[in-house]
Amino acid sequence: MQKPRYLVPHLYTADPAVHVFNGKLYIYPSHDIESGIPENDNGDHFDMRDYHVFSMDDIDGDVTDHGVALDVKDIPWAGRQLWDCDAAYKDGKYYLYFPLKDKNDVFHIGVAVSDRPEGPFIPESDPIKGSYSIDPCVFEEDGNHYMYFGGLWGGQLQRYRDNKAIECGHEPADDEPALPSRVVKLSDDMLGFAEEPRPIVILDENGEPLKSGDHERRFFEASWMHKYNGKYYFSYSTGDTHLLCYAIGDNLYGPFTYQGVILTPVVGWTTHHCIAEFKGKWYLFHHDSVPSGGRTWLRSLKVAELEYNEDGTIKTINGGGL
Ligand code: FUB
Repeated sequence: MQKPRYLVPHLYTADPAVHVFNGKLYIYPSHDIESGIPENDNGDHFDMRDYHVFSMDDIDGDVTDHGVALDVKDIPWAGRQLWDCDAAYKDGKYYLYFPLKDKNDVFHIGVAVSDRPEGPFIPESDPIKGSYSIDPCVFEEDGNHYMYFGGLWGGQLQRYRDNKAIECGHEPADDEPALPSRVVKLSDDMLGFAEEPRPIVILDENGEPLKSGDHERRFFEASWMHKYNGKYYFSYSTGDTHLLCYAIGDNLYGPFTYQGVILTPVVGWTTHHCIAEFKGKWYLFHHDSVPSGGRTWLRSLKVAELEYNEDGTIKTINGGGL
């Protein structure tokens, strides 16, 4: 691959999750639309209503749009806002995990099932029991699947402590530990949680948990997990400082030690990504708002090659924003 490229010129797409199924690369993004809702810190302007799935035989080749894979009107518990999704495969079935507000405007994570990676996906009648907040990412190891999830502000993670809703959602004080992303093992049937979600602790260079006021490094949203040379790489967005960062650990439950920046800010408020290996090379999939002229709610998917240094750290990519 010569230089970063936009993948889907005919639709606004964001928040990529990418997996290799049957030798092809499948992309599961959000589908951004212009709904006319004014921009605010609650993210109401991200008013997405369906998902399309895309596939590629080759990283430089054509991108196939498989059409609508899941529509909000077919989800029985739906309120509004289909945000960042992810997909997984087990025993001949494909599972699409998606965050959606229920009829009381509370985010939960739902699951829909298909016989094919591109869908269409049939949603379960209720959200996953015990699920909350946004941005599910599913990581498979040894036939077990683990979901990383959570997001601040409009993603509602600040409304929970120890997996319970609290009366008045707020972020901790600046000198307190940052609110963590969560990880949970999925049940054998892939339709539920097999345990209580656990916090993902990110440590600084002194082995101390990152603080809530450390906006350049603390977790905000957009969890992703990948494994490289036997180590677990937890990557995420810092939200209001617009960075994609990563932390490395020896266990998929953590703790992870902060390492640095994968992608500097892009054009647009949100930054979101996934990392995948395809045909022997590593790639960063992400989005920016350049093609829409900087409209933060109309984003476009991109891919760039990701390179590691000898010591396993990641070479920072320039997002071209700010
Ligand atoms: O697309 C809506 C939200 O914006 C996602 O869930 C976040 O990660 C951010 O990209």
